Amino acid sequence: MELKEAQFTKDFINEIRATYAVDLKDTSPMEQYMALGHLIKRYNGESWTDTSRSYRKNDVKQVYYFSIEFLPGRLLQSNLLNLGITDVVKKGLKNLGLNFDKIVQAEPDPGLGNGGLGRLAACYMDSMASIGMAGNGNGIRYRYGLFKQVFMNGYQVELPDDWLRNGNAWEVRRENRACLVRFGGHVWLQEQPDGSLKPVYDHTDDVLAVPYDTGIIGYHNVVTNTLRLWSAELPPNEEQTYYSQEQRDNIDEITKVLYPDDSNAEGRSLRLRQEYFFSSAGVQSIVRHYAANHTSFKHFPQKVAIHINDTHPTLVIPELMRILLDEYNCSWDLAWQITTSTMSYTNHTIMQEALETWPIGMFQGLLPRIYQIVEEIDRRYRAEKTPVFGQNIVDRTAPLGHGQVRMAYLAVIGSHSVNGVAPLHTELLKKDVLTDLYRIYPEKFNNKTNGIADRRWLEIANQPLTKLIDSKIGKKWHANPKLLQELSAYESDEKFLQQLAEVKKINKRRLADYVQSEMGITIRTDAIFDVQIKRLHAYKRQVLHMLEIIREYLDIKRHPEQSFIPHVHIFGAKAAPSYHYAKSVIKVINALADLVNNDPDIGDKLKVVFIPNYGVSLGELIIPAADISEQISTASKEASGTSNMKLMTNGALSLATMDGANIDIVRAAGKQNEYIFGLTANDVYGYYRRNDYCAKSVYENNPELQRVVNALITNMIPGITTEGHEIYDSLLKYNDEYFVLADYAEYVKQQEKIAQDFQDTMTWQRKSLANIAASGTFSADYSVARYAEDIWQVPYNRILK
Ligand code: B1N
Repeated sequence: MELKEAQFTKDFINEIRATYAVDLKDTSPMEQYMALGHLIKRYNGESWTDTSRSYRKNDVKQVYYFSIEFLPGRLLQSNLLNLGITDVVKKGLKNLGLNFDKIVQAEPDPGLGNGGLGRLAACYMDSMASIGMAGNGNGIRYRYGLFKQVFMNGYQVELPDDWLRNGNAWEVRRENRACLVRFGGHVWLQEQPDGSLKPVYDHTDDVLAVPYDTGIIGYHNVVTNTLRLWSAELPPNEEQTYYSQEQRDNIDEITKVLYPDDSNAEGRSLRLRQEYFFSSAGVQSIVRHYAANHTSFKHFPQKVAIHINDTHPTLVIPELMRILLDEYNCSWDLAWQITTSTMSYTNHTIMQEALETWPIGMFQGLLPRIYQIVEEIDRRYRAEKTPVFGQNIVDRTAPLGHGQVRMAYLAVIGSHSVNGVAPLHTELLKKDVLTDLYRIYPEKFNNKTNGIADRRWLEIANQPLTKLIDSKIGKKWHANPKLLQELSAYESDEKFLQQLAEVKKINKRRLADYVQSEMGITIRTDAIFDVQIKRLHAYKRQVLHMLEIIREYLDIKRHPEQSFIPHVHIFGAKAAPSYHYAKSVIKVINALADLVNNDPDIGDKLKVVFIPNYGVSLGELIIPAADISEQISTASKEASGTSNMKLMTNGALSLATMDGANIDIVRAAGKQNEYIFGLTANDVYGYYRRNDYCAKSVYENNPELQRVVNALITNMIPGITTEGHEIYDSLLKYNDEYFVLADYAEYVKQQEKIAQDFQDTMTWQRKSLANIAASGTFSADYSVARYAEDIWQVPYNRILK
């Protein structure tokens, strides 16, 4: 948009006066931020209205991306960037004597997601708007986001994330678009005069779903899409004037807090209520909007695509069926044809414990009408498929089985497309997790490799690098990130490689200052910054990284005279509050950090920093500073990973197993530019098949490994008697479920190679450059374009190949 500095300054001062009734000099950064947010929202209002109007006028097909999590990060800088007004606003604020960075930091970071899945949804929202596609988000407006993590005595303590405390500058409450969502009660089918059956409900608990919309601004293209998050409220109440406290609490509870589980299914009935709540409200509002502009539902799938982000929104399938059957009198066959043509599903994990199932009793009690519909889907599925495929495979794959509603199976059966999030992951879905359904519906399965928002993770998070890149290849890559490939031309340009090294230094300095001021730990910026930032989970193997730190520590202690390449190990990770083992790992790493960081023999050769409260904002600080990107999950377990892509774009070299999208990163950047080690997915499946992995014998055959692992139980690390034994036992007594010991030796070898290679700055920077140059293909712009072409069948207007 066009904006003159004088205009901006005037508007901003007016905004401050009108909202806070004080002079500018008396406002806090929070107030300045809020005023700026409101002003930008207002500036963008017209483009938001225009976008909606033009979609409606041209009857454009709309995508609705349903996700129980969205992790958008702070929006101020991203909105300024996409509107093209960053410089004017920065200048204007500076001339008013204000500190832009402080204002940016004042924005709360909405933690409405756990990790990769929620962040992916947010990256996709940005990309859909930026490539000019009609894509809307649909989710939950949690009153409290993912807990804030603090450490007390090295233990994780969870504090509530009261992110709405000061209001939310970006959202618009739209009470006039509210819907009623029905839970519980009884339902029976009553014969109508025309012979048809209509459901009649009584004693239901109704909840009012109120939408809050946030404009998702496209990059330099005047498109503004909508992210719609639903909040649960008391329904308007005509006949009955009184709600008991319990009724109020039951309603409040639905959108009060995000479940803090990542890659793990939460079996409580409140979670099921959350799932139906936003699925039902979303589908109702879509149908209402469609019906207002069309006379028949026959062409609904040509105008609407509904995407199911993991199984959490699967109830959109029976909910759309319910509306078509009960409210629009469609026949079952027509309703089913419309529903399956509308729906598509992404699976995000092969971890058994993440596959959602609900006990039939709970499901039926909470959603009696929806259950009837699921029963009918199940009955028809069995009737249609048994003659063709036989009883066994149909029993194994039907939506209902073993007393459970099996959400992934329902999602596959009710959708026309099922995709995994990296090539290996999709292959494993076909061969293992969903293999029976793949036999029945091979045509539904396809891959869509994840992607990231380069504009956030490079342009905003790493401005020094962006400037350097722009100075060489111009700015076209901002809208077409594959053009980063043009940087390869500079791989022998020593001056450029030197500049790359300087940029990295600046980013390391920025992180080091944060670590100094927040944690009181001094780290040297010429050390290797070795970064592992992701949820704490056994399969992600933070323990393997921890063993390496113990090894380095013992090494320095034994050979203090030897030269040692300084190494800083940086962790960021939240553990689910109920995940006992993960919390023990945090405690041990923190205890190890205390030991290492305060040992005078170690000095500044080795440091360990576990930065508390990892999230999007800290990611933006840590990622640009990384030399090494730890992507060390047990092969086959990490569906894709996305921090691997963010770190790559910022010039980190991957220390990685051949898992998830690491495989594709290696292929894109070249194996010689990464550090690859460990079992392959095939090796892992081989062990499963033969059942012959023996962690103990690995341990017994490697004396150095023994020394390292024993450190967990010898009091070398103070204060971890219980936790040390727990991890020790997980490795030796319980046979090391995630093959940590099997991969240890090769991992160490790569770490040693890293220490060697790091000393040669030119070679190192050349590898770093190869990663940056190849990273463009992992832009979410392309991922979303592929979804649009192959799955959603919707147009977009920026050409992306
Ligand atoms: O989804 C990401 C992938 O990059 C990661 O590899 C994958 O682990 C992650 C239940 C999940 N899979 N499953 C979840 C999250 C919350 C929850 O309640 C499961 N998250 C992933 C994006 O594709």
